[in-house]
Amino acid sequence: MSYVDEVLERVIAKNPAEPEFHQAVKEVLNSLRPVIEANEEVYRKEALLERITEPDRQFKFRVPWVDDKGQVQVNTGYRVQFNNSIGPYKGGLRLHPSVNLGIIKFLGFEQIFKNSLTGLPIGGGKGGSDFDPKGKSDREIMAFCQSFMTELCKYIGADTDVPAGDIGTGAREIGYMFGQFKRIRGTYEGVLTGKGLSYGGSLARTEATGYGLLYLTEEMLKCNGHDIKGKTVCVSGSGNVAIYATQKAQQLGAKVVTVSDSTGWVYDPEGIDVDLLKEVKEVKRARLTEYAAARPSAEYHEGRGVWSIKCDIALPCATQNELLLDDAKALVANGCIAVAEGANMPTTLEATEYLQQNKVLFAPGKAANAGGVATSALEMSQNSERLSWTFEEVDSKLQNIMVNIFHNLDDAAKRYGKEGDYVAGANIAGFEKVANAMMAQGVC
Ligand code: NDP
Ligand code: 2IT
Repeated sequence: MSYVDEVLERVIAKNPAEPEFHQAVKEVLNSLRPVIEANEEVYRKEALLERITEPDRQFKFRVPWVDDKGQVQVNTGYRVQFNNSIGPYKGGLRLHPSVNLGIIKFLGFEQIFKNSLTGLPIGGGKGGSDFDPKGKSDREIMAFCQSFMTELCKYIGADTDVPAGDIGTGAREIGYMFGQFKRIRGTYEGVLTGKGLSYGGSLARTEATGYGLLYLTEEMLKCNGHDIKGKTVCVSGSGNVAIYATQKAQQLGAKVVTVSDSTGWVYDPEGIDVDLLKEVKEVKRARLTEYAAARPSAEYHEGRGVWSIKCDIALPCATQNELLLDDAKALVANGCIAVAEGANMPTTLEATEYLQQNKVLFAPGKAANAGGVATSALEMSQNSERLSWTFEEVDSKLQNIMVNIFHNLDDAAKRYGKEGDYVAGANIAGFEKVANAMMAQGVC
């Protein structure tokens, strides 16, 4: 049996009931086959794949908090510190009722390669809780965040592990967590990113994932003879990534006609009104029905359906496994030329394969959404030098990083005879740097 197949079998046996983690490992290891085969003897002897698929450590803890009725609630908190061979652990905190250890491990594993692709010194980690922020008062959110950080603060620090936002965790939650960290540990340090601007946050971090997604998509299209201007775009999700992806797509001259949330989706043939979307989602924290009610050109539909709309470019920006094989078939049938993942692993393995076989340009999340964590690393740099850069300075660094990521993965794919396979390119380019660092640092 090949080394890759042996390790895949072992990962599935050792981590039962973690399908998302298996999926992420399968995608990475399968596309690394040519690299592994070229170095099989040494990687096998060093147990490199066994080590890279086993987190350095993982924490699971109780998070008790008191709701507005005086009732004690109990959630589970997680932090997985996956790999720190090229820098301190770095990755977001997801607050969503679907969170479990397998989901945090898939996200932490992806983060290793994504962070490596940014070219910045950050390792891979991820955390979160099965807490559901929906419908909670500010006081309840604060109570949860303080309790969560009371335990998490034992394991993190500016030079060890630096969490940030993800689904359900935005500036409000990061603020409450930062306050509690400071209170318990007594140090003022860049232990979290995505902070408010008055206490160490970076300009352009809020916009960074969505903007970065468009910078990479624009470059991918350009290098394949297309112009983003005038294209029709379908976006899923209506959170942080989706909002700023929509905004940048429209600034670049494309028209975004859909957004979605966990209960329904909107088709707005005149183009999404970003200011209205921000008012509904960022200020009122309301459902998309409110967007449709305020916008005569918009239709609201219950359930899922974004990928049934004819578009040139699809940007899944909500969550994992939201673009399925049938969706991929609908996109291809409608003439879609590019899919770029704003979310982490939104496209299933079968759907990805189908899109690639049908010559749709496909940019995987670990490259396409790396602008968020890259700008988090820029926030860490600003915190270390105790200075703040202008919006333009951060945004221009972000653009360079995204363009470089695209060329790195394009080159890596070409080096291994897989021209145009950006999934393989991203995995290979991300892996090479981490693998070299692990080998140089000995058995650890
Ligand atoms: P937000 O919480 O801001 O928004 C998430 C959006 O996705 C919401 O519209 C939400 O709907 C929808 N959504 C979440 N879960 C589900 C679900 N199970 N089914 C259907 N819809 C769902 O999160 P972000 O925008 O920050 O994150 C979106 C994706 O991007 C995630 O995969 C995240 O890991 C990834 N990502 C985020 C980065 C960041 O910097 N924030 C960086 C890189 C990747 P509703 O409003 O109903 O909850
Ligand atoms: O998935 C991701 O890259 C993020 N949620 C952002 C992580 C970060 O540390 O900014």
